Amino acid sequence: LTLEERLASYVVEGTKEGLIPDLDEALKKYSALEVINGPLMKGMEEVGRLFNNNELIVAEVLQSAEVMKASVAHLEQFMEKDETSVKGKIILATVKGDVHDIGKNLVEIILSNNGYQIINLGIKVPPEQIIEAYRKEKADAIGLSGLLVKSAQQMVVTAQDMRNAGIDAPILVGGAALTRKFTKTRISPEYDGLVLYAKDAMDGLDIANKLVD
Ligand code: B1M
Repeated sequence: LTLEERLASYVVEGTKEGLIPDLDEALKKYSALEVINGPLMKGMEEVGRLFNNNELIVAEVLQSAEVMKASVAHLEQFMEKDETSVKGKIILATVKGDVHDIGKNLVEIILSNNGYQIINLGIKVPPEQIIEAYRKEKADAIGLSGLLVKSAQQMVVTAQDMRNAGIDAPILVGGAALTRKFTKTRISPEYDGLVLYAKDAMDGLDIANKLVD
C-alpha cells in the first residue's frame, strides 16, 4: 500500500498500529490539514459507505472514530497558529439528538488556532443550553454542527428558539446533514440574524473572519 492508502486504511480498519510514524511521514509531503482532509477523510468516507451497506457495525465505526480523533490530536501540534489577540468569541455545539463531534472539534481546533476563543458545549446540546451559554458568554457568533438528517430539522427548531429568546447573533452551521440551500430556505427564515453555511472547517474560519471584519 502507498502511504496515502495506509493512512486511509488505519481509519477503515480502526487500528492505530503504525499510525503515528505514518502520520509523521505524511507531514514531510503534506500540511497537517491536508493529511486530515485527504487520506484520513477518504478513510472516513469509506467507513460511512461500508456502514451504510451494513458491512460495519456501530462498535467498529466507533473504533474508526477513535483513530480519526487520535490522528487529529497528533496533527494539531503541526497546524499553523496565529498568535494575534482574540478576534472573537464563538460558541460551538453539536445539536440535540446528535453525538457526532469529530467535525465540530476540528472546527474548534482551526478557529482557536486562528485567534478565536471557543466555548465548546459538546454534543446533544438542547437549544436552552445554547441560549444560556450565549447570554453568559456574550459570544459574537454561534456554531452548530449536525450529521444526521434529523439534525438539520433540529437546527430549524434551535433557530426558532433562539429567535424567541431575542437572539440575533450570526449562526454558523455545518455538518454532513446540511446543504447551503437547506440553510437558506429552511433555517434562515426562522431566524432574525445571519445564518451562514460552512462546507468544512476552513470555510468556517473564512466566514468567521468575514463576520468579525
Ligand atoms: Co454515524 N452516521 N451514526 N457515527 N457516522 C453517519 C453521519 C452516517 C452518514 C453514516 C451512514 O449511514 N452512511 C449516518 C447518518 C444517516 C443520516 O441521518 N442520513 C450515521 C448514523 C445513521 C449513525 C447512527 C444513527 C447509527 C446507529 O446507532 N444505528 C448513530 C447516531 C447516534 C446519534 O447521533 N444519536 C451514529 C453513531 C456514530 C458513532 C458514534 C459510531 C461515530 C461518531 C463518533 C464521534 O463523532 N465521536 C459515527 C461516525 C464516525 C460516522 C461517520 C462514519 C463519519 C463522521 C465523521 O466523523 N466524519 C458518518 C459517515 C460520513 O460522514 N461519511 C456517519 C469526519 C468529520 C471530520 O467530518 O463531521 O462531516 P464531518 O465534518 C466536516 C464538515 O461536515 C464540516 O467540517 C468538517 C470537515 O472540515 N463541519 C462543520 C462539521 N460540523 C461543522 C460545523 C461548522 C462548520 C463546519 O460550523 C459550526
